[in-house]
Amino acid sequence: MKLIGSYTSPYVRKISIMLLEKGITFEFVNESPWEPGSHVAAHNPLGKVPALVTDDGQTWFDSPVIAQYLELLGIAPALLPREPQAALWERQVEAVADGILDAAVLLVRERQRPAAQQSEELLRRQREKIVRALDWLEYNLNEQRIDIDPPRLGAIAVGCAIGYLKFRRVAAGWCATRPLLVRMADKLFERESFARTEPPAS
Ligand SMILES: N[C@@H](CCC(=O)N[C@@H](CS)C(=O)NCC(=O)O)C(=O)O
Repeated sequence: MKLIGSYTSPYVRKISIMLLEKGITFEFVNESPWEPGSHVAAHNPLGKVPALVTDDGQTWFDSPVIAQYLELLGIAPALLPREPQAALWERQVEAVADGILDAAVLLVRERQRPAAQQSEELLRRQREKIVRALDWLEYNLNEQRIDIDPPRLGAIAVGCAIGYLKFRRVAAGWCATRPLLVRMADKLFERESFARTEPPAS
């Protein structure tokens, strides 16, 4: 199995962590979608990572789809509950975590533009999304609706989102008012799968 991705992509990290947690052997093919001459679009028409190429030549892309594919292999540990409604909830937690990433990635790219060209409106909207989503996670942790021990897909996605906020220094003060999220992230970062996929210092 080949995982096409970059070491700094949090969506790729989510899939790498799933593969590591399940003990699935894979080859990591380091491809930046932003490099001229990148081969990413040959695997995913959207030109985004991750993409997964299976040993029998199937290609899957968009991290939630890859996550579903990996679960369908039936390799323990299961990272989604068997019960359909519980599995849907897990996907919703994943969607919120991925949504934090979507907003953070937009924010980071906007901040890389010359200051005079940056849109204050865009930056504000993305920051608001991140704040609301972090609050939603803290609330649902308090309600004990998110499994941490052992983590399932939702928690893994949340860990990747928090890891990316730290890595790109987005929403720097997020931890001040969200103790449950801090504890959850600390616990996740102790896991070997998270340690082995930490983004390189840039
Ligand atoms: N919804 C996608 C998002 C993937 C994504 O945006 N990946 C970024 C890297 S962090 C990318 O490849 N961006 C290239 C582009 O937008 O052209 C997923 O979950 O796989």
